[in-house]
Amino acid sequence: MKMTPLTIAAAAALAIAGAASAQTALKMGYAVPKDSHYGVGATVLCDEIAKGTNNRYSCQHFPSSALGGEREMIEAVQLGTQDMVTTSTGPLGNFVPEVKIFDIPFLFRNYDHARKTLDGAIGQDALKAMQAKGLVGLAWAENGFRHMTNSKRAINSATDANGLKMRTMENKTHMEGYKTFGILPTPMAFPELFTALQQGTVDGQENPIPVILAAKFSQVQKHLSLTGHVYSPAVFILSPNVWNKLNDADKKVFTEAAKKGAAAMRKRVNDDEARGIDLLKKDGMQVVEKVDGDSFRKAVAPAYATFAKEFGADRIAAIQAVK
Ligand code: EAX
Repeated sequence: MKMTPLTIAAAAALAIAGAASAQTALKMGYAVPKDSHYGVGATVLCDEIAKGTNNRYSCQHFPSSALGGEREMIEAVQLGTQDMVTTSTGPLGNFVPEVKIFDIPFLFRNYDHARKTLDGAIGQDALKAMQAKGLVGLAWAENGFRHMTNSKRAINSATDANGLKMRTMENKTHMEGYKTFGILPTPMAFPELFTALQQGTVDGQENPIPVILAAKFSQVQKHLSLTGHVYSPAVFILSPNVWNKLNDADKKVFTEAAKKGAAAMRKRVNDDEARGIDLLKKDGMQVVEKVDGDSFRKAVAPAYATFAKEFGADRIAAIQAVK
């Protein structure tokens, strides 16, 4: 065929279109700002994906709940209208019941225990269970141990928490557990929380230090108590729409990238915990560092019978036994 200017232009246009379609920008959403443990984790994950696929895949970040609350983002990833989410397990148990067990208060002794459990067989089985629910769990990452803040009083023991109206995640396991502390749990999506605290719709909330910092809750909450009453995992989830198009090599790139993202996120949690308390004090928060943890543990102990019925005493014991 003789190349006329028109066919040359058409060929050039096709080449450009071809190159463009070979590059996919994945929509990645999360609840808190980009300068947070979520942003750090998502950035490392996405950079590693770009590197490992020679930029065939990259990410467009949607921090600060720009795509909605965590429940909505998980739904969108399931539907394929959003490609990826970095989320807490807050609403995840409503989609994948297998992850609910991790939300039991005082189940994990410390960070090491939680990380080992999630990276071990128990955590990996729960990741796999997501597949059957139309979600591809790439790796467990981390939100952190949750602590209580409120505008009413210092919480030294469970007695002080009694009667406080506290926003919780949309998470039945948390709500059941927190009721035993005498708290009035009020489930609410994260994007509504700052305003609810500002307007006094609720007295308090509970979140890990990295979230309290990133969401600037010191502006609307006077008291912080290092209750560490529950560990809050995070997880990188990919839409099956994307996953099913990947070849085996790319799948490996995504999975390995997620592990690196998780490591970066956990490191940022460590750093935020180490420097965060002083920052929050400077911002005017009154911090109770030595909380009577036993008073909370004693309060929640009877609820473990309910948890055992729902999740199996053996499964709870297996997690407790991880060393
Ligand atoms: O995932 O909803 C919550 O309190 C979460 O901890 C927060 O959005 C980070």
